[in-house]
Amino acid sequence: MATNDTIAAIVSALGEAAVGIIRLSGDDCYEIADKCFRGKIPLKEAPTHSINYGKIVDENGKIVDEVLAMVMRAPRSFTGENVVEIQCHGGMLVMEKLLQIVLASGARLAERGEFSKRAFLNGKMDLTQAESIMDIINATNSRGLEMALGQRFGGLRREIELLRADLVELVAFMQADIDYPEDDIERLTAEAFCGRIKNLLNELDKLKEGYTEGRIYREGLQVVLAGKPNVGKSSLLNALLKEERAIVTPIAGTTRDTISEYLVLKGLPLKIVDTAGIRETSDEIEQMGVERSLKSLESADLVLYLLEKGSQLDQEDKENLALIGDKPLIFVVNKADLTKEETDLSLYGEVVSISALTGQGLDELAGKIKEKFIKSETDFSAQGAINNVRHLNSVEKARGFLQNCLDGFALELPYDLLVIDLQNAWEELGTISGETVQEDLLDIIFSKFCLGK
Ligand SMILES: Nc1nc2c(ncn2[C@@H]2O[C@H](COP(=O)(O)OP(=O)(O)OP(=O)(O)O)[C@@H](O)[C@H]2O)c(=O)[nH]1
Ligand SMILES: [Mg+2]
Repeated sequence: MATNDTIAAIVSALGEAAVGIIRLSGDDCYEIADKCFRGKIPLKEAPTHSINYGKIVDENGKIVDEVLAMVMRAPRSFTGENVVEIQCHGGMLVMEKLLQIVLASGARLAERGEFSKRAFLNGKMDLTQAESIMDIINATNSRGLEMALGQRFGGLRREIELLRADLVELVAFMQADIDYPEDDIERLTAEAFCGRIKNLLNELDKLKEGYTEGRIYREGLQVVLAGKPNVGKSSLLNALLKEERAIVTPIAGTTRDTISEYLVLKGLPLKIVDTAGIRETSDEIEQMGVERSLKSLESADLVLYLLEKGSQLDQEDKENLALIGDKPLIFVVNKADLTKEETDLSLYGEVVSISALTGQGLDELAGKIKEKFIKSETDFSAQGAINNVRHLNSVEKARGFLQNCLDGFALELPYDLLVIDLQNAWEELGTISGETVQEDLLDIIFSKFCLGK
């Protein structure tokens, strides 16, 4: 292993807590720590995976804090290098002082993601596993956490390895055909090649589906409540949140600004946006609200279009729906508690009847929303799912190469051309796990980490 300078950072949260942690990683980390650590024995002599009580002193020998130093020797540590984690008292000032002392003793302040980058470079984990760390930290709901953990334990890496192993085999068969056209060797027919390439395309499509679902669990599904004034959009927001968040009145045009709130519905994280009722208006403030409504429709993953029981789609509604275009949409007929004629919209799409006032139908609405976006109950703690744009790009590129290859078969192109597409697909998929990746890309990936990771 090449020599690595010793890096250090505060790895616990920057705030007040009982305990704070400063991590050092690198070849000389024990020599550096021993300059300021005073314990029973120097850390250099401490056995691996031992916890050592002691004090940290400044350059004048003055005690700054009492600490526990955890020694983890290479390669049995997070980074694969010599590591010491110093547990000190979790005050901002204490932690900052200790860090300064450690830096003055010869360590360098770690860059963003540098611990994880070293772990990757030392073969402790692949790129998908490294990336999952930030997803674990940022997870806001159980399923998102489950997906991140699945990735942490190599779910995605295994999927990608299987696909690449298949590709290698296809390349080998094709290369044999190219190199020994005359010999009596095991061969694949063109149909067999195409069949296996189609299977690979299917697998890549499944990974893409997983991406959509993964994004929802990471970022939340953006659900916009839209409709004409007074249909009960704000009432629905309040009913879902179970609090009086938005102002509700019988006056049409009550909501002026868009209001966003996060909530988890049937395990699905939603960012729900209440909007100003859309209508032509001469009121300048209301007009600005309507413009905001239209803007939030653009970024919606799902639109809940509200109508009042007893009313049918009129010209205004139809104009609004035209603006929404082909976004996923559910019609919500509100005020089911009123004794009015039933509104039948089944011709136009999916409909749920609710009452924001009594809560009737809200459970069904939640179920419909979930059903629309979550197709599977896949166990993501075992199976891999791609979950960032970098993965998605690679999957799409690999898909493109395989499709090219299939098209090439249809045109009966020579194998020495087709084999290049297969090799490219193999290489592209390798960038997901980091088997084939350039140094500058690594810098970009790890710079997205928070400090101390
Ligand atoms: N009976 C009945 N009344 C409701 C229901 N939901 C809302 N309302 C009433 O309908 C009126 C309008 O409700 P809001 O929630 O302010 O409607 P809105 O769509 O947000 O209206 P704007 O903000 O003006 O666009 C209020 O008087 C509510 O009390 C319901 O399910 N049943
Ligand atoms: Mg409103």
